[in-house]
Amino acid sequence: MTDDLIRALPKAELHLHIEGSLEPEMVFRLADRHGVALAYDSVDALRAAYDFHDLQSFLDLYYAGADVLRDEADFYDMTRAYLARAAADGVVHSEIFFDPQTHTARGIGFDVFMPGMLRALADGERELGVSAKLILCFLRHLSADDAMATLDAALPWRDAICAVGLDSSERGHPPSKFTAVFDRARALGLLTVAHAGEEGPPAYIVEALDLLKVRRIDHGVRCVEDGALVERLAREQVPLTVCPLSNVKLCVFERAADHNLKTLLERGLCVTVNSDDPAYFGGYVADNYRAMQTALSLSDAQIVQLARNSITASFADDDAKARWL
Ligand code: ES4
Ligand code: ZN
Repeated sequence: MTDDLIRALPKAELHLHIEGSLEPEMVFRLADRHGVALAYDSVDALRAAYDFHDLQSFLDLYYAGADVLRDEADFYDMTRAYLARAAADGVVHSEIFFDPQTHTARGIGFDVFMPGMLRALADGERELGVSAKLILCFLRHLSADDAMATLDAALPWRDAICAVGLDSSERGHPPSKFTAVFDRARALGLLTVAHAGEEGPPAYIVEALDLLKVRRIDHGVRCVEDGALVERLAREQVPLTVCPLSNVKLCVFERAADHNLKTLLERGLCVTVNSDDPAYFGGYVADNYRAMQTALSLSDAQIVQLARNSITASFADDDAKARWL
């Protein structure tokens, strides 16, 4: 029953790194296509390497995997495959993160990855009925100047981008490092989000809200360490894009049963469930709902609430939201 319910409910996915949807099979197919040598000799060997102890140990493999993305068709194939898989889980709308600096640093420009992703979004909308938006993420381990140059390079594609975000290694790279970049993004009419409180302290969540003026917090699970912050997030109904399987794989929580999603929901926060990097963390969005339903004994009403939260927390227009709610 709950299984069917999870899949049947219209859901928005609000925290999905497109480079993290690259399945090992596709890594090998694209490596073959371009004659790229891989450090693993089989799909199984690569998948077996997905055994992480923290965020950085994952990011090292995630950036290595993205190296097989070379031309427009690669970005198309990756994005189109994600949309088909998401649609099978009942995703009606997806707000997709992409990491331009991972590609521009390798000499692959916006003129390569934007057309590939945008062609996939158009086909996905027409063939699957999934609506989608793009969120440009800055890599926080790189400098603020590099982020600003990336925003400049994105200007010809301004109208294809809905928001900017902040991802990669959190500790030691607080939101405050990017205040000027986010000021400029907002002046361009872009919305803002940021990863905060995944591995970093609750103070980073406060900075993201106060300095970057974010509309959502990505992860945010460490907010529970600051009672006043939890009350603020509830009062202001700031959505959290929580990624349960990611948090377990990266050892933010030891086991699914230790996850604080149910606590946050019951404290009145606008919690959503998302897959983050599904090819690396062992599941797509319905798998994440299922893992939490099982481990935390979520009621059907709580499952319905999580799905509704995802729609209301999205950047879709009000007409679209009304259709899905
Ligand atoms: C990420 Cl799980 C996570 N955290 C921070 N940055 C990321 N980039 C891709 N996945
Ligand atoms: Zn993420």
